[in-house]
Amino acid sequence: MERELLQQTLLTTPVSDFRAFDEIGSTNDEALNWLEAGAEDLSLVIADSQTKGRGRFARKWVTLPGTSLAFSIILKPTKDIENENISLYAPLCGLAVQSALHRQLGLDAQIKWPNDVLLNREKCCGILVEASWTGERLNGIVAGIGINIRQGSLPPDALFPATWIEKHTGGDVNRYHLLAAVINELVEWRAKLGSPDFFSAWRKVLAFQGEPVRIEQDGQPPILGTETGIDSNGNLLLRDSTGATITIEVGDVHLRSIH
Ligand code: BT5
Repeated sequence: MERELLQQTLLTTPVSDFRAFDEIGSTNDEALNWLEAGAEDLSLVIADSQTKGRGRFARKWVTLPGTSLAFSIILKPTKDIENENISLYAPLCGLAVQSALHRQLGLDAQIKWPNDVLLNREKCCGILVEASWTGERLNGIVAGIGINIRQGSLPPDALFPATWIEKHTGGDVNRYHLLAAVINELVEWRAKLGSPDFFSAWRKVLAFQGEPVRIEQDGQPPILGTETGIDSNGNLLLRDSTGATITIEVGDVHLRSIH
């Protein structure tokens, strides 16, 4: 990691403290440990490469040296608006990355419900949000974000078509500047979590709207329908062949476009 450049860039964000690694198992694991040890709100863990990067449901996330951004931000909800909308933290990260790509690089990314970020229908960013609880009390949230920046950042066996940012900008991207932009967007959208503005921004960039999609759930037959949007809880809405609305809650489901 170019530590000095990173440190300089983080001065343009409200990050309270950071830990940077050339190589780590998973930035989310480090952040969860740090959270338990009393990390402050907006502490950041970042690594140049991960040997045990995690996706959702125990899948792997690949972060190869010098090619990507892999970081985890510790968030400690205090306000009502935050505590009442815990399930919206993952889409919050998606929106932050989408907005940063737009503002910083002029790219029009879309969010594949609930939170993958796509460029031209291919995944450029994965998000893993984990909460740490003691009994009923929420200690905090770890928002893990992995963004493919350069060619060579992709695993050969990705489940979903994947891409990298520089393929779409045509030029070099300063990953620390993008990191700062994502953090600053995240802080801005966090203040509006669950608000009409939040949902309207999310709906505007929702991928596959009006298209036929398939929802796959482990051990259950797939659900087919036309994607019509998201409801005010962030659940995905489909219309089936009879015209009825189907509501899909975030869980162990996979959304696939049928195009
Ligand atoms: C995700 O899971 O997309 C969440 C990924 C979160 C990664 C960040 S990096 C920083 C932080 N620290 C961590 O340990 N994790 C977080 P999911 O939707 O389950 O997608 C996982 C699937 O994406 C895998 O099964 C692969 O097929 C594919 N994949 C793995 N690495 C990829 C990459 N770099 N680019 C695109 N696809 C990838």
